[in-house]
Amino acid sequence: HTTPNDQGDNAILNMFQWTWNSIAAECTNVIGPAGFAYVQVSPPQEHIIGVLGAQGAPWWTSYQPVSYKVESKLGTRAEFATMVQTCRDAGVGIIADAVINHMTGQTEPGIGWAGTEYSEENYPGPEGGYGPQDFNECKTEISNYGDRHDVQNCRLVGLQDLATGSDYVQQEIADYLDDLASLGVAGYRIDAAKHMPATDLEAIKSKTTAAKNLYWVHEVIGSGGEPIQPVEYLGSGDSHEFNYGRTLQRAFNGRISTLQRLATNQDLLEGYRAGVFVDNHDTERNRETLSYHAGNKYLLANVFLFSYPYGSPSAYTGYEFEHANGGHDIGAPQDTVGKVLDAECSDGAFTCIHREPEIANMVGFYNDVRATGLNNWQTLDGGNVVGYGRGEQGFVVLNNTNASVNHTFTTSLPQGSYCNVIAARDLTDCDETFTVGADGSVDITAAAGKSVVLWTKHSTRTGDP
Ligand code: QV4
Repeated sequence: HTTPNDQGDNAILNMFQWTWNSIAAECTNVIGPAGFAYVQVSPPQEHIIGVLGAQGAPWWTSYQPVSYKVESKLGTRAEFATMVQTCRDAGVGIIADAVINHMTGQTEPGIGWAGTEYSEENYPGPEGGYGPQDFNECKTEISNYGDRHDVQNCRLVGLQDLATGSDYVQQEIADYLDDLASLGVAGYRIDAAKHMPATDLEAIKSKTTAAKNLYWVHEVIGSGGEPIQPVEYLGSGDSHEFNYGRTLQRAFNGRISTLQRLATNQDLLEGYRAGVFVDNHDTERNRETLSYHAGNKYLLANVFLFSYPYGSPSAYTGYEFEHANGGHDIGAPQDTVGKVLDAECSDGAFTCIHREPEIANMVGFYNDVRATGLNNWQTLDGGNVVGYGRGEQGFVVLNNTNASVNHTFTTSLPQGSYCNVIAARDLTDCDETFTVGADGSVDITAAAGKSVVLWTKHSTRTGDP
């Protein structure tokens, strides 16, 4: 399948708060074999220790840097390097979450995860060494998202805002990104990109050496009516298209037939520059999108993510939390000093939803059909059962209703016997078979809330030897 060096338009798995050791093992056993091109990891730099409550420190200490040492609650520098190499060997590149807009929000002096002593606007480094002159003048919270200057110069939730217009700051950040490149990363998710002028990011990129050749995707949360939009950032990489996940939530809670023309929606970034996902760690908490809590609808949305041609698809996998029980703040399971424990899919703490056939089995399908177009769109009564094809290689039925549905669909598939890619736990099994006739028609029964995916690579075509 694709190699880590292919940029963009590749399947990504975003592994929120997984340790480096557990990602390495998962690359070998699951992620590489499934065909993912990249894993996006949580921020690897030194962060605040935070207050260790009954449930340990909150997850978001990851987003409060105190230096650019690659030492964190998710693992050591050596473990990070081993993960990168192990994943590479499995054909998977690592995308690092780069928190470069700000340092911590702590105003009291403290000691970071790797021992760095800091105080407000004083971070001795050596990696990520900053003093008061390296921060923006506005020391107050962002108050008006309608004001570009405010959004890019004031503090995002109190986080000390780096003066990314300065040559020195740009070089420190560039050195950090190059350090990650020296460890072998394949790309970067630029955290809070909207809070830095796009021209500053272009300047940072031009100051890097190895990092400039890697994949960059910017977290720019586009909201209608705001002055700063994702399209501005395309000079230094792709941008995330948050309207994609929002649109999916609306459709799966309404009528999925509305998704037919999503790729031509003028309000969205052009697909080849857009990073898209059903959810990420912020949106699963703020309920801006579907999340694993939505059960079948979430899995159906992931089938759509990997089968409808728009954007670079990123599946998401994190740990279980309850909205009602401080879900925004709890951390992943940790030891007594706050080191995150390795994920074990058997113990139920991490969702491991990426192992479900709707994600794991769909990556190969995505890689195989990517050169084909969308065809044979069919909507059944009510708009919540749709079928659509990908060239002559694939056909998908999504049943977003509470009842089983039977229908004869028109496809462009070659005649033959096809396994439902989604019914099989692994692609060597065939638990459910459908027969495509010489005219391409196929009689499909899709269970309530389930999908059927037919793929030439998972079929016995009539006439094949
Ligand atoms: C608190 C008060 C502030 C006060 C400050 C003083 O709320 O009013 O000024 O203390 O110290 C945590 C707490 C937050 C706290 C802050 C600073 O939740 O209450 O401020 O720390 O101590 C994550 C979490 C945040 C968390 C932050 C830092 O989501 O809750 O803040 O990490 O630990 C916008 C942006 C977008 C951003 C999104 C969340 O445009 O870029 O908000 N998304 C990314 C990440 C996100 C991360 C950050 C950016 C920050 O995806 O996870 O925030 O790096 O939409």
